[in-house]
Amino acid sequence: MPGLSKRPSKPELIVHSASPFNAEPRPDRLAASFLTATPDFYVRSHGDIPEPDGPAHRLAVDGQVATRLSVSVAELAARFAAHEVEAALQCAGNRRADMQAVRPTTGDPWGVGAIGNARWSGVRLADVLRAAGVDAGADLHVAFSCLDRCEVGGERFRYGASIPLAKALAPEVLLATGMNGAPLTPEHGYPLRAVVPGYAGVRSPKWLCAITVRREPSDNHIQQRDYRLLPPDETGDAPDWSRGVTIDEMPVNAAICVPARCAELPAGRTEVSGWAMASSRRVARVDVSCDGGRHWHQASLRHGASPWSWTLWRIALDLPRGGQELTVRAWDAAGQTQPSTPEEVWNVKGYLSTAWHRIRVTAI
Ligand SMILES: Nc1nc2c(c(=O)[nH]1)N[C@H]1C(S)=C(S)[C@@H](COP(=O)(O)O)O[C@H]1N2
Ligand SMILES: [Mo]
Repeated sequence: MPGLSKRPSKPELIVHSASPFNAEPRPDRLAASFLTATPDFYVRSHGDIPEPDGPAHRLAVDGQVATRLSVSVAELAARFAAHEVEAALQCAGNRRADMQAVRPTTGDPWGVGAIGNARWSGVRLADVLRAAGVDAGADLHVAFSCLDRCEVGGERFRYGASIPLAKALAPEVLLATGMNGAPLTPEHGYPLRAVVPGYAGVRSPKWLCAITVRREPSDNHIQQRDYRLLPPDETGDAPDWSRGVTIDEMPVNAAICVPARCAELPAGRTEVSGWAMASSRRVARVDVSCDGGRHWHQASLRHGASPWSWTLWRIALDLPRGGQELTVRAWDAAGQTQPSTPEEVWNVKGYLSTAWHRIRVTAI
């Protein structure tokens, strides 16, 4: 692909680190559009963007399969039916900054923008696994290997992660070559990535080059020694990862995107809006409070065409003059809601930061 550059072209984003590139959109841009435009879509990378060889790039499928496959990206599109899914991708570290306000954690201080909602296109992972003759009923795992070289805590490795076979065979899981009607851009995994709707972003590997069906989850650092929810007494640099819970699905979460934190706005009628997300469950209700959670008002919801989209919510509130705290919490279809404070869910890696989102504003 001519003109591919290793430097990400995302001038609008707030950059947490330039190399590897980690950046998120301003909250007001995020809430402005139901489908997140690619330039506004957060980027989370553990290594620098690799240089794959475009449509000639090959994907290997091996392990516990009847027939090994090796297909180019062009062959994938020719051999398997095209599918699309509208789905949100959210980093397990989204909203970590709120948790870091309680006590330090490792990781970048993501605000509310390590989430985006896109239309992904490609082929179904299930179709490819069936072509390789996988035993669909077996208790197996599908491990992904990627091109990018990462360095985490002094350990160097190529990115890899896995998902259970049952999820890999679900119709919403894609091997994607496109995002929002265009080929994937370099920072989002060109030419091939997995998209695993309803799971944390970490399980949607970019720059995918191999799939191995295994009896156990991936051995990769990312699967075994990262992206697990640790108990609060694990506070050191070298936690006992076996005490952690693997993060696949994520708990219900919501954030205020407009107005901005610390905004000064005219007293009176004020539009408040943002996103809510509950993994594979529907967002059933979004409550907004301007008195710290004593009284709640229900926002109106906009759901996606697909159950894998996020939900955008909005409400008009009457703000009296003075300093105010605006708070949001969402409920999912199982009647579950968010913890009221980040203290309740603090963990040393700063994952699953889902406390009621609170911002201070001043009405003048
Ligand atoms: N190969 C590879 N895939 C990856 C990552 C990575 O660093 N390398 N980061 C993961 C994480 S943690 C997230 S949240 C999503 C982010 O996807 P995006 O950058 O397209 O928004 O990609 C996932 N896939
Ligand atoms: Mo992530």
